[in-house]
Amino acid sequence: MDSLTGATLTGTSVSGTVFGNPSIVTGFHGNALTFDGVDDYVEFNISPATCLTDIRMCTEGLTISLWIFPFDTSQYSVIFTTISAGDTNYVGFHLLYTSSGLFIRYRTDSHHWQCQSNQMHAGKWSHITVVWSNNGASIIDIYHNAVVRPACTSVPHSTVNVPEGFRIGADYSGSMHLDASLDEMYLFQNVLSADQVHRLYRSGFV
Ligand SMILES: [Ca+2]
Ligand SMILES: [Ca+2]
Repeated sequence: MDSLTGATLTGTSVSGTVFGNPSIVTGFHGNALTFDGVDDYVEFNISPATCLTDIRMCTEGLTISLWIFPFDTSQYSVIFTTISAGDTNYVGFHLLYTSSGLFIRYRTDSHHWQCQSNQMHAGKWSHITVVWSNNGASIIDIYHNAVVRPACTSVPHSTVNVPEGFRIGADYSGSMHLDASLDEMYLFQNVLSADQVHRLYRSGFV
């Protein structure tokens, strides 16, 4: 997420198109992409029928990690999403924060999981990792600076709608714009252990 060529995010394994003119700034490690909280977001060119949008396809699990520097934490802010937050019939997931904390939500055909971490801090880099294990037990972990926050709940759920895609910085309804810089985002189509998450966190300091 360190450079742009026109409206294309470069240096990423999946191509992304930026909207609203997000800019490149000094990041946690090299450069970062900064979102203005008004109209900036990135849409990734990912097929809807893959693990990166539809967690039912993640046979080996899914781990997403990133560094974030929020400028403001008072509004609903989407870090990444595959769905519209207001649509309660989706399959997919999203990571967002409000003044009360950081939330990851996953929905499959059968359940809706939600995990909450502690409050985000404006004006400070934080490392966030979310882990989804689709092994039957459906383990979910959310790490904040490599410390796990195991406050997850699940409720039965039946689903109608499929994911919309994969987007950073805004909801699919066009709201909840992110007012933050993002850096060093990684998506792994497997389950990272606590030790691996800690090493990822420490690697940001070298
Ligand atoms: Ca803008
Ligand atoms: Ca960077």
